[in-house]
Amino acid sequence: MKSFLKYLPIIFLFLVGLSLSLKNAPALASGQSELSIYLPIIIDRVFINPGFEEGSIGWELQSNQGDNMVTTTESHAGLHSAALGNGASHRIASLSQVVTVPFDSYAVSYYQKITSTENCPSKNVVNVYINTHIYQHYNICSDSSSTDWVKKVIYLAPYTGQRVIFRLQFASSDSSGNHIYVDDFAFESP
Ligand SMILES: [Ca+2]
Repeated sequence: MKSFLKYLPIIFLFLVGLSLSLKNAPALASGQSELSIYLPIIIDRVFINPGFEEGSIGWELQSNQGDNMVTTTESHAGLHSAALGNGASHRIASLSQVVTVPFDSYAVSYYQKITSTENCPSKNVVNVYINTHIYQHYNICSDSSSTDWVKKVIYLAPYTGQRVIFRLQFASSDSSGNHIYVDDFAFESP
């Protein structure tokens, strides 16, 4: 509920802009009005479908094992999350979304739930891509294993104001039993 309230001003602006556009559409079509209405680009400040409750909408999901990644096995909020690591070995799975990084809220936060019994460092890695290059990476191993969801934050200060592809890619080792589920992506103030 708290996160929904945060988006209310954005939704309000979007609806006002949309209703004004629709209202003036016939006048513009008949050439009787030069009034232009612009929708607020502020809509880019949020992730679309941040908690996977609408399936894959807004995301590009890729898995070398043929699954669609959206799962009800785990969820931080709602019923769904994305299974980057689902316990299978030799897995390469990624999710990405095109976003515009806000100047004042350039920290991408999300929740992850990790299960792993492999010693650290392991060959289970999450690469954080910005566009086509690796911006950060972190290991998935016993030290990061937890029965709880843990908040993760990626600071995108070098990309403020830029429209980029934000992508998480998980690659698992040749051992099974490494899980990483992610949910509830958001931009927040650092
Ligand atoms: Ca969810």
